[in-house]
Amino acid sequence: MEHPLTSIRVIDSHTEGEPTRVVLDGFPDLGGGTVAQQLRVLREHHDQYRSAVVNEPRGSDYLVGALICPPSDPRATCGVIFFNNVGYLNACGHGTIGLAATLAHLGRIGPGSHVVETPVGLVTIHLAANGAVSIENVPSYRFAAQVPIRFDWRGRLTTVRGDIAWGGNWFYLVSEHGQTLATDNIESLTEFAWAIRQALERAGTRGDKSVAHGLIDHVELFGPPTRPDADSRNFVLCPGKAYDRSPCGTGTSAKMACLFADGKLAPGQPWRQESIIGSRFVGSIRLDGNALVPTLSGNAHITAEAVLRLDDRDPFRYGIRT
Ligand code: PYC
Repeated sequence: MEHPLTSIRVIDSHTEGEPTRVVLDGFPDLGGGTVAQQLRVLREHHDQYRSAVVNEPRGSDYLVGALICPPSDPRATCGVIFFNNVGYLNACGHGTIGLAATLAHLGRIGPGSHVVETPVGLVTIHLAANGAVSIENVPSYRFAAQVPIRFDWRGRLTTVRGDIAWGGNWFYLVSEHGQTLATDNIESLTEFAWAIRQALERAGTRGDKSVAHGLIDHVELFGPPTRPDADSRNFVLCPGKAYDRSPCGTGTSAKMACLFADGKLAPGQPWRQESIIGSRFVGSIRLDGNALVPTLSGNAHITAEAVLRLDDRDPFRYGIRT
């Protein structure tokens, strides 16, 4: 007997360890318009599709979804909406590199430059003939420097100072924190960064409210690199409490904006950001008038091509939503 079934075609990749699941088709029609408008329709009317793709039992807390959608900007090859276990991302650096690798794998793009429309602006993929990818992210900037935040850390009132910066998402970036950035300390790092995130929310501390409501939903901790070809190592806590396995493209953009504001990074100078698992992005900035435009490069690999099946008889067909 036939049962109603929804099929969603996806391609999985990872960029420097952080996974991206690109959705090729199978989502409801979002009605066109800008990618920001399509995101609103997805969030308000079809959010169960986000959950079906990235939440258990098909996905996991650290998986990022990337829905390819029609762009409104005539310069763009496609639009993309990024999402995760708890909601939607404004932009995503590792995900854009994963999208580039996926489009190249499908033969939908060739060597050259390709514009992608995100809910917060245009990003550009540069695909080299050897398959290497770099992306030009949305303009990034530091909003506020060394903003103190107080929180209870394991029974002790603690204060850290962090910069608030935009790199396509809002970040709170902390260099002096007393934590060890090591893979055997990830539980503690997660708890620590989450305590900061909650304290930011309690204090009502935000970025520029005219940009994505200023909601700071990523916390980034910095420390010395462990590899000789990196300038810094980071730990990035994402909105759904998963940590980024990659050095985080939007987070590295935010970091470079802060370094520039402090006079520590010049246009064209490379910034080599190591992730908590030892992978790496190489970034740089250029100035376009007053705008600081970050470029990032990293490696993505295709890991799976699949059809997700949403069976009407399956109570968890739209994922386990907690
Ligand atoms: O690479 O920008 C990024 C990112 C954001 C969340 C996970 N990765």
